[in-house]
Amino acid sequence: MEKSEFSDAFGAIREQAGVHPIDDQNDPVLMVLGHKEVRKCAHNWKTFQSAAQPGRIVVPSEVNIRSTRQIPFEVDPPMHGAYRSLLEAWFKRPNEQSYQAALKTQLEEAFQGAKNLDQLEVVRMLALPIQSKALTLLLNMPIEEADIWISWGTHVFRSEETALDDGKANTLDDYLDQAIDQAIEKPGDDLFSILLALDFQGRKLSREEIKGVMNLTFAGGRDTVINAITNTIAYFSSHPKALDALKDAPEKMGRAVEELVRYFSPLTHMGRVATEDTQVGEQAVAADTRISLCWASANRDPKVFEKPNEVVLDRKINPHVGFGFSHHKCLGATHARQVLRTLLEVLIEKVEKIEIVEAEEKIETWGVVQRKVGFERLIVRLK
Ligand code: EMZ
Repeated sequence: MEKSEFSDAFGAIREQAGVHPIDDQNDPVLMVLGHKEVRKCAHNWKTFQSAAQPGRIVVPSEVNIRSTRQIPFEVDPPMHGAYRSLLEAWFKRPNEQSYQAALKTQLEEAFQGAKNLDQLEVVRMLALPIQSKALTLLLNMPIEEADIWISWGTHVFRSEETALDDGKANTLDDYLDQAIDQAIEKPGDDLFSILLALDFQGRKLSREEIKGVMNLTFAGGRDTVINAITNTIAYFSSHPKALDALKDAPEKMGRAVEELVRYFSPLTHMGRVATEDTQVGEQAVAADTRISLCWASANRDPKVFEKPNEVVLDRKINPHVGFGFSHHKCLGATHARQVLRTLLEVLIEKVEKIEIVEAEEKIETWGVVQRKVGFERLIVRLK
């Protein structure tokens, strides 16, 4: 298989059974695989809730390492909507021109630096710093702050593969407490200060709520964005002509970004907890057990996508669920899309050739299924 190829890991099971039962730390999960069923369950928040014990809807579950409820991710309607409308305007700032210009400068510098080296490892030397520096824009914090976040590695809760690491979770927790203390002492125009000053239903947000929003902001868009960046670089190393095609039609950029998100599906799935005995298709789901909405599988469903296993950069109808679906759709998506779009622009303008020297794939295991989600290591030469 080519380095840049990501196969449809769930294809056969999706077609035969539509669901895939797995165990996660003795708390079973029924993975829902079809596009239609995934969307239906995502929509049905009364039966499939997000507001379970903090960490439980994440697969692998984070209940043992995190007590902070991520907001608005682990909240159901109507409170979910109230939090979300509070945050929405801030998370749309990536649409502003000054934000985009600053992001572009960051990526140009990153690639200039990379081209000066004979070869480099993309995950840690390019994608992680790009993700963390871009996050300083989303949080409106000084770029130097990114050095701290870079030192945490590619995931804020996991060390190697999926091993959950409470030491890491504590590092993030302590950091958030300190940052809140600092913002109380010396308010600025960063997201911490903004959250402290907000009026929410006639009151201020509590420290726990602010930590909930920030915990999600740091965790949610980390390994996902890093994988998306790394995988995109791998893709264009073996499809240099595809980049040329974008060169002549910059208006196709938006479609290309959506297609890359569909194809890579950087977040494999997200869980929900059943509030009552119910079923998905023919499968019984007992109250207080989990299902997961498998975005990665839904995004390859041939009932919805023509040539689902091909990257069709100008795919016109693309109802992918790479950023989730329904009310819980990713709040960071505007930022993530802008990062990818800028990455494409900079690749077109600055990079003539990407040569893979060495690649070690990052494989997730879900029961009997092995899914490639990205790379542990990707050593390239850029020209
Ligand atoms: C959670 C999740 C959110 C979780 C949209 O995704 O991403 C995972 O990577 C984190 O570990 O805590 O934020």
